[in-house]
Amino acid sequence: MGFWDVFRRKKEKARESASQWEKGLEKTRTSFWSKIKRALGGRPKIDADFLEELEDILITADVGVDTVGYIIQRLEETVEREGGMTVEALYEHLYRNMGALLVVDQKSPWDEGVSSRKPFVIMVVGVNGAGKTTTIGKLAHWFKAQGKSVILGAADTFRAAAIDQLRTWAERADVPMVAHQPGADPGAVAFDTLQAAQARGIDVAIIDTAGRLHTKEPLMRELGKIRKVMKKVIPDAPHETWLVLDATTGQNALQQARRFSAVTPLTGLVVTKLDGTAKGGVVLSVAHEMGIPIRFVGLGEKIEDLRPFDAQSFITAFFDEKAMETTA
Ligand SMILES: Nc1nc2c(ncn2[C@@H]2O[C@H](COP(=O)(O)OP(=O)(O)O)[C@@H](O)[C@H]2O)c(=O)[nH]1
Ligand SMILES: [Mg+2]
Repeated sequence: MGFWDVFRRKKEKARESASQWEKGLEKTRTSFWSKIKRALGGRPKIDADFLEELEDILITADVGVDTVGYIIQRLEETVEREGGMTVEALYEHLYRNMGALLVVDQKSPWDEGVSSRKPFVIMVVGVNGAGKTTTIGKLAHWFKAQGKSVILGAADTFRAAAIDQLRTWAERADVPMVAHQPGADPGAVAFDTLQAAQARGIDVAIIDTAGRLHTKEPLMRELGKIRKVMKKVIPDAPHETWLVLDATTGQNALQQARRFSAVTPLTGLVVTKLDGTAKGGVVLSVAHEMGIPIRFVGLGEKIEDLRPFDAQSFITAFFDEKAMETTA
């Protein structure tokens, strides 16, 4: 393939990805900017009154209270200092501030790349229905597209249906899976998965877990047991522990993140179902308030509807250029 073919393919991929972000954030974007437009009315300048309305709008978009406070305070300082602010300056301010909120300075093995460990082990946790199994299927597909071999471990042994569901995803992504009988010890499944990964020289092992209700202590303790068993095979496993959060639950997601991070060390977050909600603002607060980086986001139910998270793509897709044209 010549340079131009490679270039065209890259360009096409970048376009596809941008439009996936755009579509995925459509509800959040539309709802947020139509409220902003309404609140602005014919206002020529941003004043203290408007900032109060903006505060409410951010809260309804499920940006957490602390994060909203942080954003508003900065705006207030500027408005006070400069005796007001143009609409364009407001947009620029929001664009920069929101982008900055998404940058989390926490290093983990992920930053060294999956090739830094073999197998690279990712444990996936979260409450029932958050989208763990679906995300694992999408991840398997994504890693394969990066040229990595993958194995899945069905350590959600609570329900037979959960094992079947992961098997369906393993088949779809065309990757092997290790499973035991329903009701089996999840630690034993994780153990066997890591051993199989080592024996077969597989690059990435992803472990599914049961939907631990963050309110149920014994279930949470079980996560610790699974981790301990993994370490018998690979002392520094799991290299990553990702908490899957359902964006449609809004502020509840932040609550879950707090509970999980209290009982198990988390190195990343995956925010799912952004496509189905106007509560996409929760992305800003989980990253900012938890100080845990978002690794991936789910933008739909299909196997390719998973994007590696990056602040620039999120913010760019969240901002609505049409809203700016008509109000600026
Ligand atoms: N629209 C949408 N639905 C999703 C997404 N991720 C997961 N789901 C749906 O959420 C539901 C629960 O997912 P599942 O993976 O079974 O959750 P688990 O209990 O955490 O394993 C399923 O119906 C999925 O199709 C997403 O990014 N977008
Ligand atoms: Mg599941």
